[in-house]
Amino acid sequence: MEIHNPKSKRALILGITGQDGSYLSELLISKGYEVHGIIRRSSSFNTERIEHLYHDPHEPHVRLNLHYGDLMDGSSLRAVISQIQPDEIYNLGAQSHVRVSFDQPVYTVEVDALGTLILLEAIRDAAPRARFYQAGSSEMFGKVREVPQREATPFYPRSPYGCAKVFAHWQTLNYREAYGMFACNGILFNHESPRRGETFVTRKITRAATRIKEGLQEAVYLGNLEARRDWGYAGDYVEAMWLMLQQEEAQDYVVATGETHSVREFVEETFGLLDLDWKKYVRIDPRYFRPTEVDLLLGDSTKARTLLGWQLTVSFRELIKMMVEADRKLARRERLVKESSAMIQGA
Ligand code: NAP
Ligand code: F7E
Repeated sequence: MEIHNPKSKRALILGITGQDGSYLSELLISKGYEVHGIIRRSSSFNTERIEHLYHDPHEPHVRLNLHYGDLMDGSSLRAVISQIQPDEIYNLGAQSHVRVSFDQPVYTVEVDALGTLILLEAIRDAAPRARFYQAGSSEMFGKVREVPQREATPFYPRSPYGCAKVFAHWQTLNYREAYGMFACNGILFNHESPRRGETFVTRKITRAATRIKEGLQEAVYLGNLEARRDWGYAGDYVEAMWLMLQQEEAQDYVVATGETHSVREFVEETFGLLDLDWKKYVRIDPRYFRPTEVDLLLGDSTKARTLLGWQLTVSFRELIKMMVEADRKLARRERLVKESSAMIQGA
């Protein structure tokens, strides 16, 4: 059942089942929003990250409403937008894996580039006064033209994913200028958390190291250890998305920590926290290298900090510790389940 509380602001999130969608939902619910999300039909459950919000026994009002839809299906988007008349719309939906975008370039561009345009058209038609957030990416800077990267740094994308995000960025800006829509681009650098997808490098490392520690895995296969990224905490980054839509004027902002670290440093720190010598467990597999790599990302978020008052709360080392602790719990649970099923079989 959906409840429209006239006093609550209404938000619609595309990509609500992803890492950022789950943190953003939590943030908006805590601020009293009525939150709506678009989910894709899937043959298995894809709502694990928002389960705790959907079925919260302590929350008497329904604050999370899910609707089936897809960025490629303009008619379903138009129907949902027209029905709920959101105050704010966040487009976090994407095929977001850079390596996969080389294997599925056309699909990635369809969803990430064309999908954004389809959504913008649906908003222009059904709720032109809704405020719009587009999930832009530091991958648009690619082969970087300056260090650090800021809003004025020219784009040089290095993957189908990066190219698609550049298209979506310019479309968003164009809808702002052409139709006066309140549309913002966030140019977010890498952000991670215990809810990060397991095939992104940070989570792959923390998951593997903790499973190795618990005797569940012998080694982990990685690609380029020398790539450098500006890694922050997803919980901090969704706050910046929300702040962008609370301003008087729609603008674009870089969101980053201002620190860069290599994949190798991430590995060393993770295995170090578990008292493991990473060199014994990390193997290099060329399959994880990319045809074109983004070697160095380092963001300058002066504008977001000054105009939005945005602040970081979690450092690089605290982020790794948080991810290691969460994954250690998962690995322990997995080991206990294995041990008890072995005991039952042996009984
Ligand atoms: P994620 O965990 O991969 O989540 C992506 C979300 O998009 C999922 O909810 C997914 O649904 C949904 N989605 C995929 N294809 C869709 C389609 N055709 N129609 C509607 N929804 C679709 O990504 P994330 O890390 O939360 O990132 C959120 C957004 O920020 C993405 O646009 C990403 O490209 C961008 N971004 C991320 C980072 C980062 O470091 N995390 C940095 C910059 C920008 P399913 O669950 O059904 O697959
Ligand atoms: O790779 C290297 C890899 O896949 C980071 C997405 O959220 O952030 C993310 O894109 C680096 C790359 O993230 C492995 O070559 C080494 O240099 O974790 P990643 P990404 O490509 O930076 C941006 C901002 C987004 O917008 C994207 O949506 O790590 N690397 N070995 C590896 N990467 C992976 N995935 N797996 C490896 O085994």
